[in-house]
Amino acid sequence: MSTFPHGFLWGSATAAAQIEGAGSDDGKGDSIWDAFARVPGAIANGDTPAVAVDHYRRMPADVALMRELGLDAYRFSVSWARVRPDDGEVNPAGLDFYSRLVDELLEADILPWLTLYHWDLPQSLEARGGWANRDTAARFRDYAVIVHEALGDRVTHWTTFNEPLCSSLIGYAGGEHAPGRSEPRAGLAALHHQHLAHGLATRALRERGAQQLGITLNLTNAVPADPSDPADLDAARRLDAIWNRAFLEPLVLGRYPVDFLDDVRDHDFASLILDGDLETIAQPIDFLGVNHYHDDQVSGRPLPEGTPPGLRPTDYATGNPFVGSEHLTFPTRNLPRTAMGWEINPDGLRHLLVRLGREYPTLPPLYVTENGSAWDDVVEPDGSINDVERERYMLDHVDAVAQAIAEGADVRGYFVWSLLDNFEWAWGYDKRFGIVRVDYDTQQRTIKRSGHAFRALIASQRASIQ
Ligand code: IFM
Repeated sequence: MSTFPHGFLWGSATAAAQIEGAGSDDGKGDSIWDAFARVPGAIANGDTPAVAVDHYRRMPADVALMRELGLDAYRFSVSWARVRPDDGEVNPAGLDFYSRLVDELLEADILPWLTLYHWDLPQSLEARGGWANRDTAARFRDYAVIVHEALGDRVTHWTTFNEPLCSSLIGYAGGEHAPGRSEPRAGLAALHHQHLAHGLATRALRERGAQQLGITLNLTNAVPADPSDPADLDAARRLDAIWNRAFLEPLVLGRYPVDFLDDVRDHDFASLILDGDLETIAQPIDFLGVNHYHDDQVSGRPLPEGTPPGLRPTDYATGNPFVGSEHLTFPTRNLPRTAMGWEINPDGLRHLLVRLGREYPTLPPLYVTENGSAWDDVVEPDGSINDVERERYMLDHVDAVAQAIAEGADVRGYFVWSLLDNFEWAWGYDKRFGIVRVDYDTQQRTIKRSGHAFRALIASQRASIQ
């Protein structure tokens, strides 16, 4: 069993639109995911986030579950559409929910780790152009200040964005996530405006005394299928540019990577960047959240006839409008896969954490803010869920984090995704990531084998440092 530094945080993560439900209760407005769910065919089985796992009503019992698991920290997101549905009046009932959640967590001795944006823009703002509209960045700053005024006396850890790659490029250029737009230029505008929103909010919250400010990025290792083939090496470079460096570098170094700018030159990206933007974006941060589930093997050559395609290029809506899907393929490697089709390779997490510190020496401490796996769980006759694969995946990745720390990576915490089975975006309720099962008919919660293993892991780590 690996040991971790004193103070290492053990947590679990969720997101508002994936668990809360209460889609139009107590003054909540539509988010882009509520609207997207009404588009025929957008979400598997026609599922919607309207009820999800009813966390809005069951919150105290869910916090009791977290306490039972022994979590140090709980990473959750605030629904902007619940707090300020129309960019006008603040909705006191919406804010009150998060205030009660924070109180309940503190009472249970669990650190609240708050994310301001986990993909659910108010539909009222989408109607005005959404993230493609530069003004949305300023609206985000105002919303951040409203939430901070209500909770800043009790919440110390603030994350501006979760995985801006997904909420910009996949939502606005790839069309697979809300708002379902397939407009390359809008995707790039959303990317820049979310960076800007991060900088504006970080500056505003810092001025108001927020203690720990950061952002969470989903980062990958782009692995060339054949490291001796220049076409594959170039494909890996391009994927790394658009997936990792277009996010890391503005935040950490105050500039966009030159090769990324070159790849998107046909979309006149440069004209989106106004004087002072990069300085605003590169506000100092106190931590970087890293979400990582799998690496990406990539090739610059078409897949041989008859080979399984691996992940579809459009899963990376990302690259495609810009680098050209004909130049970017994702051949499968001979590795086991989860129910998402994602390869299992814990060493990728070790590698990523170590190289982040080496490639960006000015990075603040890292937290693994998401890591986990989906499986087709089976409920045993006695009601238990013997999810050995999820348990193995989690423990192996935790070991990889320990190895990364041993190799010099400054990693301060691990949040398993997810606390509860939940609404997995375009996959609806088909894919279960929870360490706690939710019966979607009854909303009954049952801790899975992986949840018991996480509890035992946390308890043993506590015992080892006492
Ligand atoms: O469920 C998502 C989460 O919202 C963002 N990161 C990846 C998870 C699994 O797909």
